[in-house]
Amino acid sequence: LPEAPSVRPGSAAPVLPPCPDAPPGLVGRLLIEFTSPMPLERVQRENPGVLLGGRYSPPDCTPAQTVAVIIPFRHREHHLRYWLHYLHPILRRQRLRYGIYVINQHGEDTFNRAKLLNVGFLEALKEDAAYDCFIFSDVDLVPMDDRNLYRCGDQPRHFAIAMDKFGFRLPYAGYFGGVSGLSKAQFLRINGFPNEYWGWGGEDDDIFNRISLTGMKISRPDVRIGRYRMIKHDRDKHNEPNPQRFTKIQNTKLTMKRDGIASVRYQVLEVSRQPLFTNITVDIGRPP
Ligand code: UDH
Repeated sequence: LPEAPSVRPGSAAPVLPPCPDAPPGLVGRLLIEFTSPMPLERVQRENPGVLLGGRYSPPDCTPAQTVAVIIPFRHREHHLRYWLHYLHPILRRQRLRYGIYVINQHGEDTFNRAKLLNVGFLEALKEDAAYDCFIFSDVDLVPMDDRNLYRCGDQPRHFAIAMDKFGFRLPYAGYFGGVSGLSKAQFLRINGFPNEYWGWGGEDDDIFNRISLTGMKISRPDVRIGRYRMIKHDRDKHNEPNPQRFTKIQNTKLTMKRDGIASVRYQVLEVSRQPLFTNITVDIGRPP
């Protein structure tokens, strides 16, 4: 007979052993393509173990961290289906306890990626105070190797270091875009992300500056492992390159104290728990 799982005295929950540091059952390099149609019903059918809202916990071990994956979003449903299709099985193999939060910018005013990520941090913590690691991922980036572990470490982590569109290399030494991860403590130490970058560009460099200015260093995977495919797309409407970005990133040292997680203002319009993710639609205002 199989051994009954041990039960903590006074509780009904079985005590699972800690998850191993190196998850068994990873497969390494993955084949990623964005040509086959990807209906959401198929993605749901193929991920029965994911709980409502896109929550998952390994059935056989207790992870050291609880990871909130935050996705800045507007009008990219087609990308999201591929992202969910590829990422849920990867995160499961990585033995993560996680939740997926799609932060959907309401309305058609200028897009603001970093502010949406701040909202995601606060709203995920309202959903579950246990989150202690935050992975911020663009919706169009899929890792090509499941050894690129979506967890936090003793320094902020940059995951998307070798993207196909940049010839599988870091475009410049201080690049921190695409997919990054900070522990709750690291995120609070830099006062979160800037709220004042409207439109495309610069916010990732500002975040890099915040990390450097607080004396932290970026950690990165091996370049053979940190490979990504980006889903090709045209430039979105209402996310034009921000002409102020070059001067703004010169001033992080001054602005980071007043502009960040401590000062973010927004209004949540809807929280909707879908089978594979939690959608949070938010009014973040518009550029001044
Ligand atoms: N995003 C949205 N909706 C938008 C704009 C941005 O969901 O309207 C999110 C999404 O998660 C996206 C991320 O913000 O992955 C970053 O925005 P981006 O994909 O526009 O930035 P990227 O640097 O592309 O990847 C820049 C435009 C490329 C034009 C290429 C033309 N060939």
